[in-house]
Amino acid sequence: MKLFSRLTAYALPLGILVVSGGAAFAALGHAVPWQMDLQDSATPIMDDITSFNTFLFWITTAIAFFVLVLLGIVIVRFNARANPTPSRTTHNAPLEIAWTIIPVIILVAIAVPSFRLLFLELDVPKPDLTVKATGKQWYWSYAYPDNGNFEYDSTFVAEKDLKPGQLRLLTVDNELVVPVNKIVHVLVAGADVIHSFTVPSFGIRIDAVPGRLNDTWFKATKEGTFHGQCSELCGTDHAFMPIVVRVVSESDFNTWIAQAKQKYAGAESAPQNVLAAAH
Ligand SMILES: [Cu+2]
Repeated sequence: MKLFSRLTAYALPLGILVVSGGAAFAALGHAVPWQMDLQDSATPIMDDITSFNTFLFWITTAIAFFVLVLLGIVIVRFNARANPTPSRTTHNAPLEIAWTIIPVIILVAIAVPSFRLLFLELDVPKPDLTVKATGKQWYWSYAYPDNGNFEYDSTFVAEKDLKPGQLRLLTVDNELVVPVNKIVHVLVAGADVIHSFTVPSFGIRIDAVPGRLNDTWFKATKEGTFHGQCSELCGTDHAFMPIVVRVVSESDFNTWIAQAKQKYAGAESAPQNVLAAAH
């Protein structure tokens, strides 16, 4: 009884933690301490990933609970004391058919939405804007081929240089800026080794491979600042090449483009990453 009351004492705060987890620990655009769920979604793809994740969670929970109940029945009803003369049955056709068919049905139920999501992620709709992200040791470069083809580097801001409110390990000097509610096609390449362009709130992750052009897309439906990190182990400073995407209104984006063209004008004459990637 003492054990039971102690268990309840532990379980209660844990239960509150789990129930309130969604609201208390989620944040838009970055991870937070004690976060248990996925980051809040900012794109239709991430909405689908989140609901698929919840769907899988309930399937696995139901299976785990079912197995637990079966184990409980075996322990209680079929131990040596409760059941001294065990049954010698070795075959049961209906049961064997059931435990083959039911898992197949479960797998098909998982596969259908899984493939649907995969096609949605890989099939790039007609883009409103194309940007190119090049992973380098150890920072990202962003180019805007539709808007003057300027390119600039996005480098890590060290902890000692952070301004109040800026996130440790997740802040850069020059962010990737995109308009809200527009389909953004992202071309991704690596200039030296393999990196990976990842923004959890957008549900995107794609490897940046030298000599190869990968692509992904997103349509951010919320304005704000979204943080990601290089997600392929790429060397000593792998942990220090964050990705920051700032989603702004269309008019703010046009203003930014006009300024950026001036600011990064000199960069146009610099060697293109495509060439760097081919070497
Ligand atoms: Cu990297």
